[in-house]
Amino acid sequence: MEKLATGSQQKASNGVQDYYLTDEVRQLISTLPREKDFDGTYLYQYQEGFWYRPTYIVGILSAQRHFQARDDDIILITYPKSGTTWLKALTYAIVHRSHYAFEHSPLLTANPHELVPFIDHPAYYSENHCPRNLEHLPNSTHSIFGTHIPYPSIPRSIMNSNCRIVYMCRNPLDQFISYWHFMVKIAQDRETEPLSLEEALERVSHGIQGFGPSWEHVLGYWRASLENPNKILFLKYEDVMEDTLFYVKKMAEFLGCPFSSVEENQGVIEEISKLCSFENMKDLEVNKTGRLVPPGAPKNSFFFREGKVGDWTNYLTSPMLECLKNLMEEKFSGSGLTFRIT
Ligand code: PAP
Repeated sequence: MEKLATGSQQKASNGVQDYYLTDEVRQLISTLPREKDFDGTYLYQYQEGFWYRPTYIVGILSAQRHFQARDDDIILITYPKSGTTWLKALTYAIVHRSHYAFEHSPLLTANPHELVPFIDHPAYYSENHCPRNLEHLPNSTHSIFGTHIPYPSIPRSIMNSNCRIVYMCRNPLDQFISYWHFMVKIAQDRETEPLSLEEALERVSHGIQGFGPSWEHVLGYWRASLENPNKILFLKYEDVMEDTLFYVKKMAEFLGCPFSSVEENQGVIEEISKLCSFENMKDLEVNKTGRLVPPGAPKNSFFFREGKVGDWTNYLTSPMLECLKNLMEEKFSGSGLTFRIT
């Protein structure tokens, strides 16, 4: 099997962006359209017109070539900044509820991204060739995986096997603000020049954002979930925030591990909701001080900012709001997918 990260697996001037670049992808991106991401580094337009950081092109190619889904796998798919960390925590807690007492949950000492690996992150392919070989990760299940890969590019074995997919999307206004804050932190950390909120909005209105256009991402999985509701559970961040207990129960049922009445009476659903709550996770030592791999990857704290619905009201001016609302109207109308804007 091809070893992906070869001689160029060194931290280059562009920081972690270049850490896993292969000669193949270096060559490839030299031919692709590029635009600046919110942190000032480049995104490249690749398969089906989606925009990617180079490291994720390496990861997507690796996933398409090497990731083999199994029937009992669970694949968590999100558009970035739509609740990935939370969805990973909730799923891990649901699936492993009988393996660990809540006070000993690995979620108390490891970031959810460590426990539930991304299949599109080249870190997992460079030495082990596949995210299944993650013995070095603490308490990895080897059966719950995350990804941001858009529907048209998802490894075929995921769609062709009986594995389940849970997709979480988020109100595009909050997603935009969350992504912008995250990228500003990334830029500060890596000493690049971030875009202003106005510049970022201009990019978004053209669909330019990592794994964007966001509406293509969301609609791809939305339509697939309508066609195959037993395969894809489609969730909205806001709904899960509003009634976490209901959705924890729904997820467990969908994933084939429903709560027994004894568990319900013992308050297990409430425990899971509490364990994975923003307030609890943000204050954990690992999430205050840890950092993901490789060197230069985001600090764990970057994944925990406000954890609220409607934070956009603190940032968007009326013209910005108008622009985003028009975009949502244009892109989502007729799809049946709606977002509440309060
Ligand atoms: P990713 O896609 O890059 O992994 P993701 O976890 O989707 O990131 O996005 C982080 C957002 O989820 C942050 O939103 P904010 O910027 O609006 O605050 C973060 O605060 C929020 N978040 C993280 N953990 C939780 C949680 N346990 N509950 C609710 N929201 C959470």
